Formats: sequence, structure tokens, C-alpha cells
Amino acid sequence: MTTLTDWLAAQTVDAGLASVMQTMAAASAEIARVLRSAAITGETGLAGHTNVQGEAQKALDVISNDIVLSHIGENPEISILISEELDEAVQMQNQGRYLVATDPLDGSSNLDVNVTVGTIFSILDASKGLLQPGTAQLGAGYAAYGPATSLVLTFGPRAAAFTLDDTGTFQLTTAALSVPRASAEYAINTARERLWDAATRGYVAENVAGETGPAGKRYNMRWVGSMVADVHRILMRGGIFLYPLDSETSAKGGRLRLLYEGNPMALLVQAAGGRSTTGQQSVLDVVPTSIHQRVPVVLGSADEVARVEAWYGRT
Ligand code: P6P
Repeated sequence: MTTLTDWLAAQTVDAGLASVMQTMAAASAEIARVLRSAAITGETGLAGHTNVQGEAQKALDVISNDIVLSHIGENPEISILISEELDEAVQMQNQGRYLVATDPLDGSSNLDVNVTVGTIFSILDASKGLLQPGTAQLGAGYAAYGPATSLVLTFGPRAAAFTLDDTGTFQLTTAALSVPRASAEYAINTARERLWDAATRGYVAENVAGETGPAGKRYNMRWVGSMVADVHRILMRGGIFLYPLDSETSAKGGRLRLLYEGNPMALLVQAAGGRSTTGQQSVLDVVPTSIHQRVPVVLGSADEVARVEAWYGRT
């Protein structure tokens, strides 16, 4: 087996950048340990606070953010942290070259029912400011806390997957993830159908029409309600994830956040041969105007994303 440390050493990337990945991997392994016993220690209750999104913070959101902050503070290569759980960007004591944007615990509404949640992160050059498009990312990754703890990373050219072993070491389990171009599985919250735009409605209707419809094949639908879980499934076996603009989210620019959900996930999926779109452009091309900006996100198997883009092109 190849450990994360060995894999990073073999990558042709700056040692400082590799150390940022190690830092986020170590933080993720600690969060995994905390989650495993949270129901026993009673930490899944509300923290009594709300985050910048106005969402009730779970105790574990706060704990996970603190864990990330602690690990990042120990890495002199990281000078700025942007977190879903913090209103403003944090200037660390260190003058390092790198900025990390993270959702420390995405999907935390699933915690009480023991459904996979995750930590998502994006790595940028701190000298280029807080508001950089996804194409500027130097790396990205997520940890998925499920039956196993998976870590999926990219520096751009490819995406690799690791699994946490019982010694707390991440072992390489897939050296190069590849999202199949075609798929018959889509992920969208269908309870929002009445809010969808014509393009989303048209694309989903073709899927529902199955073998006798325009798509000419039978589709299945999966929606976990945890982006990390849905995206991990897509990276492992293909499919498409949609959280498009709808009549309710359009006022805020979308549901998911650009810097620490849309961008890292789009970079990972594209590194594995998939595609992403907001409906109008690649997620990675959106130039942020604020650190907690929201964005519509469609990503996954290239042929499926292309069908969605075609629907937006004609509506
Ligand atoms: P809905 C979790 O809160 C999250 O940010 C993503 O992880 C997930 O894909 C989405 O929201 C779920 O949204 O509308 O189904 O609750």
C-alpha cells in the first residue's frame, strides 16, 4: 500500500503545497475520530449559535471548525483561512504562501441520523487575494466520513482517493479517479421541482421519461442531502449532481457556496474527467465577489452535464 505521505512525496508539487494537503488530511482524521463517538458524547445537539448563512450551528460544526483552525495554525505555510463557519477570513499568525477555504463539516444536518458528512477544502495562493476564480486553485480535496473515511485530493491533473486505516494512516486506494462520460444516475432534490427553471425541468423530465423518452435509457435518482456523499458516489461510479438556481435560491445566487463547495468539487470532478456548469459557465470560471458567495452547481459525467448545458442553451 502507498501512504498519503509517500504519494505526496511522489507528486511534482511544491513541498509547502503538499504540506497543506497533509494538514487538511490530519484535521480530517481528527474530525473522523470525533464524529465516531459524537452520539455517545452528546455533541450532535445544536451549538446554540447561527453561522453567517443564518443556519443553526451544530456543536460539531463548531468543533470541526476548531479542529481545522488548530491544524492550520500549526502549518507555517498557511496564512489565511476562509471557513463557512466564520463570518470573516482569518489572518493566521504565519506569513505562509497559501490560503485555505473550507466547509469544515458539510451536510451536518445529517449527523443526527448517521448519514455520511464531510470536510471540503480548496487551496489558493494567498498573495492573490481572497476572491479568486476556481481556475486559480492550486489544489482541492474532501474527506467523506462514511462507512470508511475517504480522502479525495487533486492538484489539478488527476484526482486520487485514500482510505483511513485503523492506525490513522491514509492509504492510497484509487490512484486516478475517472468519472464515466455516460451515466444513468442523477442527484437532485426533487421536492424543489415546482421551483425549477425550464432547463432543469426539461433535463429531469427527459430522465424520468426513461427508455421511451429522448434520453433512451432508464435513470435512477439518488439524493443524500450531503454534497460530499453525492459527489463521492459520482467520482466513484459516475452520475450528475444538480443544485441549480431556482425561484427560491436565485435571490441569493444559489444554494451552495462557491469558494468552499462549488470550486473544490468542480476541480476534483474535472480532474477526474467530468464537467461542471452553473448553467451559464463552468463553475471554475465564476469570479467571486464575496467569500461566502453562493452559486448554482451542476457537475459530474461529461455527457450528462453537456445535456444540461444544452437545455440552458435553448431556454
Ligand atoms: P437540501 C448540506 O446542507 C448542503 O449544503 C449540501 O451538502 C447538500 O448537497 C445540500 O445542502 C442539501 O440541500 O435542499 O436537499 O437540504
